[in-house]
Amino acid sequence: MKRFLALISLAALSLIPAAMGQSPRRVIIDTDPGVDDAMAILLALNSPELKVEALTIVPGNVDGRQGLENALKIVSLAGRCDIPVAGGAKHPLNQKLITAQFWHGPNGLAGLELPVSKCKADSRFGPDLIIETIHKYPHEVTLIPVGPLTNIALAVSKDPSIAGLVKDIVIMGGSISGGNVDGAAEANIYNDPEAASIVFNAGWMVTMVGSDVGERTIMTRKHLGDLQAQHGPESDFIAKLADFYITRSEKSGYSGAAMYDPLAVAAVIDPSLITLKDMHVDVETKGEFTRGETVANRMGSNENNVLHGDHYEIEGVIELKPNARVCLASDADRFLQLFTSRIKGK
Ligand SMILES: [Ca+2]
Repeated sequence: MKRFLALISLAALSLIPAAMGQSPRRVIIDTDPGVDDAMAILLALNSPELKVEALTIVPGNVDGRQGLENALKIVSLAGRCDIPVAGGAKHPLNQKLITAQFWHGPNGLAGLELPVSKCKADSRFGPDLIIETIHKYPHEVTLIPVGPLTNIALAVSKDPSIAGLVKDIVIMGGSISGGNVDGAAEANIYNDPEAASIVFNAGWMVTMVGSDVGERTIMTRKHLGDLQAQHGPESDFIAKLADFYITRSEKSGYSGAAMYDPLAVAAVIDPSLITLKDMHVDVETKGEFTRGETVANRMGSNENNVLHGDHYEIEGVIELKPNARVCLASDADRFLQLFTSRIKGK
């Protein structure tokens, strides 16, 4: 009898990993909506692999007030007033806000007017909601920041223990091969380099899905046609956003729309869509031409220069501990297939 029970419990134990693998991952999307943010949010809400615990709003593409309004309209469109949507920081930690209506349209959503939201804002402060949710579900929550890192920096500064309590943090931000703001910096990092520096040095491994890979993950008019072939409130909205975004990108010499934020969400849905390499990443906060650059060390070490009389000599190297999993490539075709199939018919 004992042996029989032992066999049963062994069988039950062997089922646990499978069951855990099937349960959706809890995520918090910290966002500055934003055309590609809207795409990322609706991708997440239509993916059974994810359970969106909250949206927290950060100033970036638009100011915090507009961002909150946009997010509430997006969750309302998806019929998901059950998801807490909370405002956050009012401005970056140490500089003035830079908004991006140039790329995202006058209201951040291509100038499209969504119906008035049926959902109400959560009264909690975004960074506090992040802390609370991580403590409620220790080692289960994946943070997906797809805007400037202000809210995340505020949260991990107030409660550093969250760095050891998250399941993962997957950011859209940075680049290891040139910027999209200037020669060096990607917009989310450039908009709050001090916050980004806090986040990269918080003690967790930051998965960094950068603009350089987003720009090789392009939505073209062919994908747009695919989306336009089927109608629903969400797919019609995304198709209009995509049309605006592709047109805007073409004017700037791109072959289509860089799927920055949706790729970060997709990397959590299906990690096999991206290729990662562990590196040490520092955020430049001072450089004359490079403020906001994510400086990635690909060798895992720095030269150790020691003073000998009137000059320095290299005496070996100093090993660096990786603090980031840097995305080097994406499977763009498979990502676009996932994205359009999840949005179509919704
Ligand atoms: Ca964004």
